[in-house]
Amino acid sequence: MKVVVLTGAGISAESGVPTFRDAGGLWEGHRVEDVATPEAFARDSDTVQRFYDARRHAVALAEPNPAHDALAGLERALGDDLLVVTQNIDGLHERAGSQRVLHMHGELSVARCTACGARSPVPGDLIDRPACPACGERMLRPDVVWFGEMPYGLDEIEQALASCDVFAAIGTSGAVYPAAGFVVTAAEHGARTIELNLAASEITPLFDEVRHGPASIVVPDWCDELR
Ligand code: BV8
Repeated sequence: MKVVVLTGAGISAESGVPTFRDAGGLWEGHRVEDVATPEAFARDSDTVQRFYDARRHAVALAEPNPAHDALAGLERALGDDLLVVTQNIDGLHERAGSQRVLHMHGELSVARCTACGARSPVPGDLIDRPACPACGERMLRPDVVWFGEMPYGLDEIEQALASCDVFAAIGTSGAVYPAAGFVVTAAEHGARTIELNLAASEITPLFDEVRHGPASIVVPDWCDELR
C-alpha cells in the first residue's frame, strides 16, 4: 500500500510553533506581502531576514509532538511506500525520525546564495550577512519558497500522487496552491483520501473521509489503523 501524506502548520501547532492563519498566527503583525515574497525581500531584506531568524530561534525551542512521532513510526513500517510532503519549513519531521520528507516550501535551516545559488546550512542569523561558503559573497537568503516562487519537488510529488493508494492531508488550511490541489490529483488516480485537521478547512469537501481533532490525537490513531 503506497501512502502520501501532506502536512501543514497544524501538525506543528502542538509543538508550540504558531500556524499561519489561526489567531496569533505567524502572519499577524506581518502582511504576507511584507515578508514572504521575493518583492518583499528586494524591497526590505532586513525585515525579511529578521522574520525568518526569529522563526528559526522559535523552532529551535520546539520539540516534535506525537503526530510527528507517529508518522516516523509509520515510515518504519511502510518504508519507501510512505512519502511525507511537508509545507512546513521547521525540521520537526526529521527530528522525530522521519527520513523520507520532501520540503516543498524549503527549510528554515538551509540558506541559499543569491549570488551563486549554492545551498548551505544556515550558519547563524542571516541578518548578520554571513558569507556564502561556496563563493564568499554576503548574499544569503532563507532557502524558503515564497509566494510567486516555484515549490520544490513538484515532479516527484505528482508521480507519488498518481500512484498512491492513500492520500492524507494533516494540519493544513488548504489555502495555498499547488499543495491545496494535491487531494484532487490523488483522487483522480483512485486514491482514498482523508483529512486529519483540527477544524474544517477550505478543502474538507474534497476528501472521502474527514477526522477533526488535534493532530497529536487523530494522527497516531490513524497511523495505528493503517499499520
Ligand atoms: C506557485 C513558506 C507557481 C514560507 C509558504 C498570484 C501570483 C503568484 C502565485 C499565486 C497568485 N495567486 C495565487 C497564487 C498561488 C499561490 C497561492 O496559493 N496563493 C494563495 C494565498 C491564494 N501559491 C504560490 O505562490 C506558490 N507558488 O504558485 O508557483 C506555480 C504555478 C503552477 C504550478 C506550480 C507552481 C508558492 C506558495 C508557497 C508560499 N510559502 N510557506 C514560510 O513558511 O514563511 S506558504 C505557507 O502557508 C505554508 O508553507 C503553507 O503552505 C501555507 C498554508 O499554511 P498551512 O500550512 O495550511 O497553515 P495554516 O495556518 O494556513 O493552517 C493551519 C491548519 O492547521 C488550519 O486548518 C488549522 O485548523 C489546523 N490546525 C491548527 N492547529 C491544529 C491543526 N490541525 C491539527 N492539530 C492542531 N493542533
